[in-house]
Amino acid sequence: MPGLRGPSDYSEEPPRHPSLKVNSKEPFNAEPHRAALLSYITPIDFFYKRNHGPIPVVDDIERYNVSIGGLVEKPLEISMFEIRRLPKYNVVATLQCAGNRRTEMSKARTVKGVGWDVSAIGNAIWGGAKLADVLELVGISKHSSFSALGGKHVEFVSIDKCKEENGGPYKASISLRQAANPEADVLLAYEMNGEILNRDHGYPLRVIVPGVIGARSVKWLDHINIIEEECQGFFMQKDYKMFPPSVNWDNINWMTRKAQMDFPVQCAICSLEDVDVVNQVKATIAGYAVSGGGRGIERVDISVDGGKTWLEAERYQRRNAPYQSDDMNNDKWAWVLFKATVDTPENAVIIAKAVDAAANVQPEKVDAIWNLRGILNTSWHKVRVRRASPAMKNSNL
Ligand SMILES: Nc1nc2c(c(=O)[nH]1)N[C@H]1C(S)=C(S)[C@@H](COP(=O)(O)O)O[C@H]1N2
Ligand SMILES: [Mo]
Repeated sequence: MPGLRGPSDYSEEPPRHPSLKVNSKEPFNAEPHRAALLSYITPIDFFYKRNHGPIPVVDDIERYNVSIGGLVEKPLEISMFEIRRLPKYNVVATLQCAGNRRTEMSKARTVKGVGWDVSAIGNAIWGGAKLADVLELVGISKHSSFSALGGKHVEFVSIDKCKEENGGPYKASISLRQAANPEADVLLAYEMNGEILNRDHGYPLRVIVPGVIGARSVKWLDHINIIEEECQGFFMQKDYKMFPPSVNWDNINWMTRKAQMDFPVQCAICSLEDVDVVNQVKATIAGYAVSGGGRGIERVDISVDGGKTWLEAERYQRRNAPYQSDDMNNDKWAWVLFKATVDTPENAVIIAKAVDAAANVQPEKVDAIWNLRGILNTSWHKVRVRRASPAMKNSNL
């Protein structure tokens, strides 16, 4: 690809914020501290970074273009200049790695994969062109499910060198039906929170597939293929699939499961660590709740007695606006923040669980959804808190 190149080592990595928790250095995988997720829009510096190889470098943005080929009548090379001239959309969407909360799952039983706390997730304003508009340029009409030449899937190919692909690029596909549907809001994004996308997040251009696990939102887009079968790459066929708890590395058959797309209903407490001390009797329990497929959040339940009794948290997206899951003005692809003020017992297990607009609920125990790759841990999020007693505080003086 002219203008864009994928380095074969880690000597050209971008600078990163020192407060990130680094889960793997090469490739760079890092998440922010929990409190960074208490604001509706996640600042770029604190947005989790999930990579499978060295970060690509743009040498010449003037020469950068995306080629669109495969089963289309009018293959095309489109420059950054032309992409920027298409109608621009700003979509607020939550990106969540399927491996979010994997560390907790691996405590139940070992899983394979990078460990993540609850912060492999972030909510941003993505600015760019709609994929449906771009596909129209190669003759694929909006709301269609296949191209004239029989293409049913849209494959996104990057340029980074990933060891899982034997040094080849990261790639993934989505159905053409979703790609050509303008309401699905799939973007070719060149901005994040109003700024030019930075290198870690896919500069100069990335795909954003709202409501779907992060793995399908391919960064550093090099080319797009319209194909008949879904993408045969590693990350579609041998990773990011949800297996039942009975499947282990000796009896796994990857072909038996589909590539994961939508993520299930999820929530996490971000105002407290898993084991924490609170100083006041009243404590604020706050965090995020989100569901895939554009389903809103109907409810967030909080318990301070290990699940015996529950109270409902307040939900909101933008400040000062109470949230209702069926409001047309919601950011449908974005998370919902929640907040509740509770009286904490001296020793408490605090739990949060969310219900989405389709009444899907989170499972209580991680064992029921344990899977060998450690994806989609959506079990009830529990934190253990102890109230600092006045006596203790005095003795510290
Ligand atoms: N080219 C490329 N795209 C990629 C990846 C990658 O390693 N290479 N990682 C994917 C995964 S697994 C996730 S969760 C998201 C992470 O996006 P972020 O780093 O902007 O948060 O990017 C996806 N797109
Ligand atoms: Mo991911």
